[in-house]
Amino acid sequence: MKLEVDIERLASELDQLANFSEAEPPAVTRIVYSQADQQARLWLRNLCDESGLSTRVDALGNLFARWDVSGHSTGAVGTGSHIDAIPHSGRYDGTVGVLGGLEAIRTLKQSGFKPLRPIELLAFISEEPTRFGIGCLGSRMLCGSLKADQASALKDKQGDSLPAIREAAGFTGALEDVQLPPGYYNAFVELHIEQGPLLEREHIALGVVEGIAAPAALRVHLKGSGGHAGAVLMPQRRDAFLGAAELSLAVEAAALKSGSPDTVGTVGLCDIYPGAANSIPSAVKMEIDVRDVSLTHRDAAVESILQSARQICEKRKLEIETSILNADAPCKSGPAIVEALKQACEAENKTYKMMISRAYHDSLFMARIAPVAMLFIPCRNGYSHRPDEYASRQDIANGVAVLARTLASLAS
Ligand code: HGY
Ligand code: MN
Ligand code: MN
Repeated sequence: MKLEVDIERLASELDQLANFSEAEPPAVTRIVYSQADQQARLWLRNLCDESGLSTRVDALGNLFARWDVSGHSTGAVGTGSHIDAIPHSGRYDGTVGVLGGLEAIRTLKQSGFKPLRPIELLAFISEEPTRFGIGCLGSRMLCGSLKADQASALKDKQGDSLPAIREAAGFTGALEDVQLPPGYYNAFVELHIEQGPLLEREHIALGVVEGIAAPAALRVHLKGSGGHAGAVLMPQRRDAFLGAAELSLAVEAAALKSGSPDTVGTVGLCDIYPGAANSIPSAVKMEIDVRDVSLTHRDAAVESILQSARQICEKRKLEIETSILNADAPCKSGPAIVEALKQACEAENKTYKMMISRAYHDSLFMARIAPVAMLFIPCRNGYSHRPDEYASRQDIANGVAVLARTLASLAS
């Protein structure tokens, strides 16, 4: 099967998509349900309509674009990723899997391939945790691991609820209907940038992902007494930020001492109140991201962090509230999907290596309702979640060609 990926068209579409942003280029900010996100999703849906796919949007905002096969309504072969982007990030995270997935379908159509199963592109809603604190909202609901009432209880930092936000963004319908029926997908393959340095460093064209690490996110609120930065002497203070600072070092220690080189801990959010240079922090809201390929090590690190939080607050006479936003199991790729990816790499004469994804992806949840695997392409210096995130046209084209072949073999 001769495949001609139109990389010029795809590169131009990736640049167009990057313009739907609330950040100065080259940075991209596209928070879920924001104006930029809504406009991007409309633009994407038009692109899918123009490509001859039948499109629909569910009550949460997940976008489906299907290459229909008469007489086949279930057991589709799915591909896709996300287009929301964290603040001041790059233009390839997620978008390569959505626009690259569309290009793979167009390439197959162009080649005269006739699928025996529907092939469907999915642009998940809210893969990033930015707005609601928990990532993969769309895929969690599609696989049924997040129920409508749990989703409805989510609020953003302004205190607006998810139902109010999604309706204001024009998504209506019952959230109970988002969960996909059993057998909806027969397979799911996600193309994504590696978000790490290995492929580039080892000069390997593609990564076939055998599993996705186990992510967890904690929210910790510390409360002290605040006061005047000049008037309150040190022994009288209950400084919430110093508690947060000590806890941040405890997060680092929990990851380093976990006994596993794969444990990572990050404090990416730390809001100080009242946030004035001459006012002692009376409260701090922080979010802690903890992961490992092994669930046992990840859970042990979470437990160690929670214990440290209690001890630090006791010593510093701070009040503490902790909540676990999510603590998900890792997933293994489906052997048949991995095999299809490997054969497609060989058919395209591209080198590949077997890898684990340390980042989480929507495939982590799609794995609960279908066999999945991911295909990684290199990104420069392994950078991601940064404005200088970059994937070359050749690497993107390699990924799309192998994805197209894989979809074809799974849909035959
Ligand atoms: O955080 C992650 O792993 C993904 O980029 N949302
Ligand atoms: Mn990301
Ligand atoms: Mn991503």
